[in-house]
Amino acid sequence: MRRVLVAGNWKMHKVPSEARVWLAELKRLLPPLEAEAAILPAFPILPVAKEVLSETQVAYGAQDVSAHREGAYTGEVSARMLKDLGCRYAIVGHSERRRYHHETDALVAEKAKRLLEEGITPILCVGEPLEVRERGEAEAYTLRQLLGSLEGVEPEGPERLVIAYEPVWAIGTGKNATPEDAEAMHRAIRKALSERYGEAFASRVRILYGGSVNPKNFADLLSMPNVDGGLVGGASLELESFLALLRIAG
Ligand code: G2H
Repeated sequence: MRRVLVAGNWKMHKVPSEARVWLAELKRLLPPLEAEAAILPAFPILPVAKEVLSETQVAYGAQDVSAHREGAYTGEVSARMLKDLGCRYAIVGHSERRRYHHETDALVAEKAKRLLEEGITPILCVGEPLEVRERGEAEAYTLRQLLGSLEGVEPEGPERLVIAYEPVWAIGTGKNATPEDAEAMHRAIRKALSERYGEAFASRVRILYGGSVNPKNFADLLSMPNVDGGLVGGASLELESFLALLRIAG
């Protein structure tokens, strides 16, 4: 009942001309899919994604958005701009934003609200750093971050929210959570969502796992009942491995 989502977070990789060739190849080689595929490139690539991916089954979106609607905010990109470019999704609260740009839960919640106002689905990231996991406080930390980042966020329906659990120690490190660790956290997240939005809503929200997902570990992660897809960084940059992930997702 929850459609698997494989979302490629390209981070600050590829320039628009490289992306154009890559996306055209993806379009050519794309197998028929039941799962949903999405590419989340840097802002300057979004017009290229619109051109190449419109009328394909591949969605696209941004990696961030401004918490402001419009105005004198130099360097910011609004949700309305993303909407105009055809974005279906945007990441908010990625740990790299939280860490390098000091984003708080309150700011992440504002960003999620701006997206929802424009009909864009936030992919809201949460996850604990290594020292927190080692202290045995991973669940409490992650759920606090989740609820703080959802403060005042009221999606119209469960398809309008995606959560990504990304343990910080697993990001780009080659270490990934075991499928059982991921499942335990995803279950806890779903329970918290159920207390926040009700059982019917929570049972339909997709919860992605992120952190060193690759074609070798993806099938085992996806076999877990509460893992509904992947937010994939490194392994989404090479076309072959992204296609392999899509084939695994089915
Ligand atoms: C986590 C993930 C994508 P990677 O940041 O969001 O990246 O798959 O490279 O660990």
